[in-house]
Amino acid sequence: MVFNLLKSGLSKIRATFSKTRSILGDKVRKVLSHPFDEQRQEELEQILYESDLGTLLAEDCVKHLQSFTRKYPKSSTEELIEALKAYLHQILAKMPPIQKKNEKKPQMILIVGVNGSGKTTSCAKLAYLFKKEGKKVLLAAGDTFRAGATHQLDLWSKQLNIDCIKGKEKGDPSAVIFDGLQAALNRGMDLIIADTAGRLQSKTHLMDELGKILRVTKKLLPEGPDEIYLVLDATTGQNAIDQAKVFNQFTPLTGVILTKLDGSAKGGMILSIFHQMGIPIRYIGIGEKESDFIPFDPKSYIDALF
Ligand SMILES: Nc1nc2c(ncn2[C@@H]2O[C@H](COP(=O)(O)OP(=O)(O)OP(=O)(O)O)[C@@H](O)[C@H]2O)c(=O)[nH]1
Ligand SMILES: [Mg+2]
Repeated sequence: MVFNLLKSGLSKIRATFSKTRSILGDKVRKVLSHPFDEQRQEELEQILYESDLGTLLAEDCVKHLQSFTRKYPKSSTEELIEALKAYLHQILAKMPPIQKKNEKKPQMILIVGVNGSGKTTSCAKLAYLFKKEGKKVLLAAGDTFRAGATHQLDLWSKQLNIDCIKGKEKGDPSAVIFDGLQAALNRGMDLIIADTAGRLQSKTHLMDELGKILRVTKKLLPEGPDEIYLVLDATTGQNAIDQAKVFNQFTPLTGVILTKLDGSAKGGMILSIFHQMGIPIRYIGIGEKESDFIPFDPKSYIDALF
């Protein structure tokens, strides 16, 4: 049973990263099947860059393989691939595991991100995941800005049979989240997941609103949210790094949810986000259904890439 579950998880991951693998893994293997001369080094760097690993990491990987081949000049293609995988593993090994929480109730997850990145869907997916683990979960519809946003989360909540605290359209999102927290405290919930409106990282007044949400949250939870997840759309490529930088200035991010990886060749984003920002990737979105969501595991990810 456990083995089957594990197997289905791994095949999901392999399927998710099949496009990235066809660009990254297969091309890398081809390049590394030739002597690792200057031309191959440039080709490798280009492939890694095109797979959204970012310039810095692409350069680092090439440098690593240069020194590896100096040390072991007779390495086979497979040995070079293993050396590259080991290097990438080493980078992701620095990703801290999700902190074991104290017994405080409720825990709170705040979801932030730009428009359309997949925030509301991710709230529903997280709620579904934790409910399956036996947690008492509450949703808070903190997007009062976009017409229909509250309704969207409310529909999910009905579908998942999880309560959702709502406010008035155009009302103060902090007030809805405060009401949600109060309800979660009164009802002894284990977890509250708060959605927020999409905001462009360039709009300072909207980013300031996040500060207010945090201040209001601290009135009931003095330490603030347990997790603040930035939802990034993998298909936006390196722009996601800019988003992460700005959001991190306004709300201290504890993790990233990378969505729309299904059918995308942008799987390398995971590495570049962590390498450049040091923000752990916590979950990946692989479709529109509540179950299209996987907790991120570095080892299965790298194995799926090559
Ligand atoms: N293929 C795919 N689609 C997704 C994924 N996550 C979300 N979506 C779709 O992306 C679209 C936007 O998702 P939402 O959850 O509404 O995004 P949002 O960030 O809440 O959007 P705003 O509230 O308007 O800022 C919807 O059509 C979702 O079904 C994913 O992992 N894969
Ligand atoms: Mg939304």
